Amino acid sequence: MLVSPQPNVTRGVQVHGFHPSTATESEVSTILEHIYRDKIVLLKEQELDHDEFVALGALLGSPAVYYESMYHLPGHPKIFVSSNQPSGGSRIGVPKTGKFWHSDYQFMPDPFAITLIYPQILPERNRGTYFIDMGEAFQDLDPRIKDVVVLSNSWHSSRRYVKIRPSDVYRPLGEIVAEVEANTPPQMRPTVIEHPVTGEAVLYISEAFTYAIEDRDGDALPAELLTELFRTSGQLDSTFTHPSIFLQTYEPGDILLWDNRSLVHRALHTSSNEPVESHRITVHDGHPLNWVRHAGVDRGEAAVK
Ligand code: 7UC
Ligand code: FE
Repeated sequence: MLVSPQPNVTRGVQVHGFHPSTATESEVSTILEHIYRDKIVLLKEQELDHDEFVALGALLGSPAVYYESMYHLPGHPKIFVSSNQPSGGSRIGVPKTGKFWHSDYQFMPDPFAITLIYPQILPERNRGTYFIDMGEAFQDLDPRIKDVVVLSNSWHSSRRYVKIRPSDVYRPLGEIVAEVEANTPPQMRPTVIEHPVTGEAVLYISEAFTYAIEDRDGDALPAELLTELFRTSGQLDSTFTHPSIFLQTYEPGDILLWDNRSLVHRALHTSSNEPVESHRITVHDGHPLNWVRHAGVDRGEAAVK
């Protein structure tokens, strides 16, 4: 196994010669270490079938089953499918997923630790994933804003990005909205979380899922503060030229692994109707995002609930 810096991306490492079925424990822990420290790991020259892809996920954590079954690969519920491909009369997966800044499952009680993406059909152009490092985004904040956000909580919901299912046709929108709120109630977390593995302070917000911010007493903070945090971190830049945004592209045989706690991402979808399909596995690593504030920025006060 050979780990080296990525040649074309400023971030992360690439790995040649990693074979999930015969990997040693020390190779797996090296990969995990790079995911947590470098945040992006690109496995090269992979040729895995669906079961082998799930087994790769199981080496890195415990693979989750996405809560909405319309995303599942039939027969492999741990594989989430983003695809514009018709399949007979029905279709598999969901087209154009994740075209907004977010972190996977940020709106859930137990967000994923690591995301794995294995492109199956790559378009000629315009296929990749944009990323922003929200640990760096926290460090880059104006000290006065830092002081406010470390003592704040934020609210997350998937409501603006939940997709209706074919079976929802002719249902009243109000009923669907009520169902979304009941199935995925809003989650509140410290705006600055401590990464449970690296200890890094992370500005834990995304433009897609974070919708409100409040002080430690539960009193609302101005919506402009949240907008300012999105703006300075790069999440409002429609030109994708903000210096914090980096683009990860894919070649056939690539599997991308990333630290889903400290990075936010946004899919870049092809503008043409070319076929695209990508498989995803997300894993938990046994370190839930607890109600922990970053000790180093909490001025020695006891962790606040
Ligand atoms: O269809 C999608 O873009 C799925 C999105 C709302 N959730 C992905 C996730 O895991 O958080
Ligand atoms: Fe995503």
